[in-house]
Amino acid sequence: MKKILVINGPNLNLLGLREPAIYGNRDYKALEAFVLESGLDLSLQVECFQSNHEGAIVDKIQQAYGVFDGIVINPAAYTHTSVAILDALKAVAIPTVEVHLSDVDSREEFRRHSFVSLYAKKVIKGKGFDGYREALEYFSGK
Ligand code: CA2
Repeated sequence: MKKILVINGPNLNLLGLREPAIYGNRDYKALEAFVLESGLDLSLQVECFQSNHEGAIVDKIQQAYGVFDGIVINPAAYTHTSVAILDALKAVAIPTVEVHLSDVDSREEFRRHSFVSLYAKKVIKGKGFDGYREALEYFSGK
């Protein structure tokens, strides 16, 4: 069974608290439950990780080397700023799908650029929780 690491970046632990028009009204616990359920459904072994700290995300990506077959990542604000996360993904060379709950292209200009997209095999934007399922499907082949 393929092992997939699902990483969520800063402030996503506060999902559901504010900005429901952009991010929906379900909370982070519901997102984890949705992701784990999708993994079961797609016969994937899924682990979820969330951090508000860039270095902790870099550490987790490094530790994924030789352990995980794929990474699904929503780097949140670090999408637009982090060369460190891009470099970590390149270093471990694990196939990666980037996910955003919102349609980052139709928001502020600064959200249009993603460092992680320079490495990701696929980028899914604006599909809410379903985007995570689509990312997992990429690895399951379903
Ligand atoms: O659309 C996405 O998934 C984002 O990655 C979410 C990030 C944002 O910085 C990216 O540009 C797009 C922000 C996540 C913050 O989540 C919140 C949670 C509760 C209340 C407000 C924001």
